[in-house]
Amino acid sequence: DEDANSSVSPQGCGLGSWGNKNWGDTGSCAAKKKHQSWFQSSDGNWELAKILSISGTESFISYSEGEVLKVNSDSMLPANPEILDGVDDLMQLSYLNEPSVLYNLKYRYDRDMIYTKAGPVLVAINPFKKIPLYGSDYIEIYKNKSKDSPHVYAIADTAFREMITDEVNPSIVISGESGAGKTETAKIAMQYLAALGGGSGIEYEILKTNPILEAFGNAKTSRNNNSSRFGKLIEIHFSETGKISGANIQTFLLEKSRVVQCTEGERSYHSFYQLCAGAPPPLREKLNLKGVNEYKYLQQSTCYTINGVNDAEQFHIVVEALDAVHVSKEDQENAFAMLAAVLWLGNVTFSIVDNENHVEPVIDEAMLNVSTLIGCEADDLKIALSTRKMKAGNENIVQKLTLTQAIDTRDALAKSIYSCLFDWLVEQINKSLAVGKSQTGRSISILDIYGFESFDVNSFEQFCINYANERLQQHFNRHLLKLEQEEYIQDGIDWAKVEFKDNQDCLNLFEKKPLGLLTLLDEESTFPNGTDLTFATKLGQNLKSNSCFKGERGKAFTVRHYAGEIKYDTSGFLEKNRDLLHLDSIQLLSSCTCGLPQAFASSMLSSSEKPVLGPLHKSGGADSQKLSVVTKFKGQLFQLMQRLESTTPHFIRCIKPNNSQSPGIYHQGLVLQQLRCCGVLEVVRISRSGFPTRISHQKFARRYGFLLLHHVALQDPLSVSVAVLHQCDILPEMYQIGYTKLFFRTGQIGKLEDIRNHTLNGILRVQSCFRGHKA
Ligand code: AOV
Ligand code: MG
Repeated sequence: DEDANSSVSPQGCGLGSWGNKNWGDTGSCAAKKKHQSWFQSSDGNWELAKILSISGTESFISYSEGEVLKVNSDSMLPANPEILDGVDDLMQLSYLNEPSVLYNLKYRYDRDMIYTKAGPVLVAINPFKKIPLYGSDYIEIYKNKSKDSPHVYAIADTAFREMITDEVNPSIVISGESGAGKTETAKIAMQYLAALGGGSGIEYEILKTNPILEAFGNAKTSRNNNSSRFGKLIEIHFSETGKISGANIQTFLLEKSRVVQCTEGERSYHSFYQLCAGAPPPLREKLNLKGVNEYKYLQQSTCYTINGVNDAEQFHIVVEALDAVHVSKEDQENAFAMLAAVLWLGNVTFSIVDNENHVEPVIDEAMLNVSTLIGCEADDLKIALSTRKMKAGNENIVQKLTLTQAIDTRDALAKSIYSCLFDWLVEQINKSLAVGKSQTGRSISILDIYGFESFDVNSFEQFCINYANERLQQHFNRHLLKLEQEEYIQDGIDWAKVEFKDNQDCLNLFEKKPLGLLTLLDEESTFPNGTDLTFATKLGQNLKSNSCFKGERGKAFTVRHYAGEIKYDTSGFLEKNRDLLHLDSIQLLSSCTCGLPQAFASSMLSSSEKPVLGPLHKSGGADSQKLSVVTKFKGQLFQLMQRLESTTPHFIRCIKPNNSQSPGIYHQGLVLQQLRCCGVLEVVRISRSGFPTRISHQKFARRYGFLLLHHVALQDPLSVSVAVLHQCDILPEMYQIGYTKLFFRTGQIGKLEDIRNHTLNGILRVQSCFRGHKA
């Protein structure tokens, strides 16, 4: 009962107090006088106030230092009694309205209790400072169950025990917007599992994958100084005895464009700055390294350092981590050479060589360094950067490039080298962590992707990232809001449906064929005359009737995402979606004497997506079609969802309390917006009025049937179950009987188990007594 805890509420006032509807609309609520309630002040924040009097639709309230105010009664919401301040599960609140939830989270946040349960979901509010809640002492506490306050450790612990006892594969799915704390949370969960399942030493390697992937896949953005620019699913495998036996990491769509393009105030990947700051002198010399501010790719933003981060130190941490996952010193050096090559590529310049504006790279330090670093002739590099081989009919012709084409070719090569390097590193890590032969098939997966992003200018990358978040939100909705309620309805129990914001419409906007964002983007990407502008126009024409879509003037369009409206700028969409690397560049890499470029080239050639030679070449008969970036990404996301569906999910919702990455600042509006969009409050409502324990009639009868004093043989499971419930005094409001299952409120099965254990112990005592006599 929602009001079970309330000493305040007369009947009806607290029920489902979501909006303002249930407060002040009937005379019965007048009893609220003198009690604390919430009112929204002029700045939009909720404040606690005392109601002095209510007349009709108006109330007089006193708040802060005795100030008296006349407000509309409809704008007031009931507050919880003080005794409920800071409860560790939102389910315990008598009034589950937005201000009460905000207040409860803030109450805890102010006391460094950043974790709160919202029914089955763990809410984690980013503290933006070190808090003493982690480390081996805390791990012990949660392992021994001597504490049960909400924590990532508790979630990881539940997942682990569930894996062992129920023989299932749990997953920990972490979501939240950019900078909310997903990656930190994932690491905290890994830390706990490593401690619980450690012993073989492989747990150490698993933890060391974090600094490597963060160095190569994270960067400073305007939202987060350590923003993940890729998605990651790590699957940690366990032996029968619960020891870690290995792990596997799958990554999703790395943001390549950052390698060659960087907004003011942001940085490129950490790895570049770490290398330049931390490489020891012999390596510096070998790679001809300069300071970060001498590289054009990095110069695009004047931001070279991050407050509180020492890139040189980080470099050594990464090297140590590479050692731990058995990347040989030689391979490490090759990897660093690739980083240096990318940096030097950015410094390659071009000069016009004929009167048709064709260009050639200037043979200078940059060019020579690139060719040395990747191991090719400077001449071959020059040709690859200034010409393109094409087929016209049966003839091979060589086309010279203009400046824009040459720069695109250079940047495409730099992006490919970097993303191949990233994939190669993941491959090395996976080899090192590979699960041995004695696989049990038991694993715990942790998902940490890039969070929902909204910048001043949102491009193709945000489009993909936000699409992925839409998919993930759908998974969350499905498990916590949809399936949960469907089960009640299917089994025919009394259930007042809780409405929630479904994001299916938005997903349809992306995925629908033939007229969805993804197909239209692919279509335009293959049209030789397609441009970013024609793409935007086409979207406007075809999707204007979709409620999640809004056309904009020029090269823009707006999507109404579950987490808010985002306006996208289509500049660069088509090119980034095609993501072409010309065969000339791949051939160049495969001719290199260094091992890595060769490996990159062969992985590009052997992967199912063969390169095409660009739209120009198509008329001449391209050999095969490369999958577009969004199509490939969509496929990956579908696979990911399938994998997650085969696990038992545990959800963690990270919340960002302010936009300045500062400790101690809690912006009500910002927190509320995040709580609203992800449906956390609805989850609490469902859980609170729900029946979290379900058990089939058969299973129930088998487990508890023996408790019956008047055992009637051959009774059907349902009758046995009902008889057990009566005999054990389980109150009628504590369970419901469905067609196939019994549904219980929290705590009821515990009660039954106690009775069962008690009875079993009694039987055992009698038996041993009996044996004693016999002896
Ligand atoms: P994200 O993964 O959710 O963003 P992070 O996990 O990188 O966010 O967190 C951002 C920053 O918040 C971290 O670098 C820490 O400084 C701080 N932080 C987060 N959680 C904690 C914690 N439990 N204790 C202390 N500090 C914390 V993105 O990757 O941008 O979506 O793409
Ligand atoms: Mg992250």
